[in-house]
Amino acid sequence: MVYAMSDLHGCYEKFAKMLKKINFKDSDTLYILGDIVDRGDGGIKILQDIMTRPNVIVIQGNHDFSARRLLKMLCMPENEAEYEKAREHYAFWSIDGGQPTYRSFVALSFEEQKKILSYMNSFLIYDEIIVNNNTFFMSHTVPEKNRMLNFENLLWQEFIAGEPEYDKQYFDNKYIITGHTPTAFIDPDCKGKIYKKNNHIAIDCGAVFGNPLGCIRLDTLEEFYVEGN
Ligand SMILES: [Mn+2]
Repeated sequence: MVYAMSDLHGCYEKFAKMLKKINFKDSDTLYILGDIVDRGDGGIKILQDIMTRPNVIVIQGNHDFSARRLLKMLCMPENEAEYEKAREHYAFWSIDGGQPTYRSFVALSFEEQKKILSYMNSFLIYDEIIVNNNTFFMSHTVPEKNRMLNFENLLWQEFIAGEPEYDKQYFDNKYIITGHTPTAFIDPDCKGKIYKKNNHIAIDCGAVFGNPLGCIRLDTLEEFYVEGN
């Protein structure tokens, strides 16, 4: 079976509960569509767990990108200027949920820090797979339809900070799975639930904001939810 979830944002307990709920096995594959770290305090713990699992594939979110860049600049700067620049950015990152990530990262050994940064550097920008005759394009987010249909000219940044048009169907023959935008912001009726409409599947249910963590099984389009911390 192939599963997708997104925007764990440090919710380690919900993540662990979900793996139990779906009975996640070595023969299964899990896609995590970004924003593993920040806001909640278990982001580094989730990374340490999934980096030992070859059947977990991560697609980068904007928080993962900023965190990796700043942690590297702060904890292993190339020079004094880079460190000073990182100190300035840290103020913004820390308001945007970076503090718990920074705190648990600096508590690790230098070797473990290097392992985590190198793992985060392996995250994909997007992926496209076929499961049970359905095609799924997956990324943290996507740009508006006109940009997306002009695929060759897209910038990688558009897959971590783009603003999807969930009211428009982009493709007739494939689903687009995204995180990044809590589903309550797409449609208030979808609060805490996966949004499926116009060949969009939006899976960020806002777990870190007290909503359930959602997960979708691509083989059957079945949805799973866990509540808790
Ligand atoms: Mn995001």
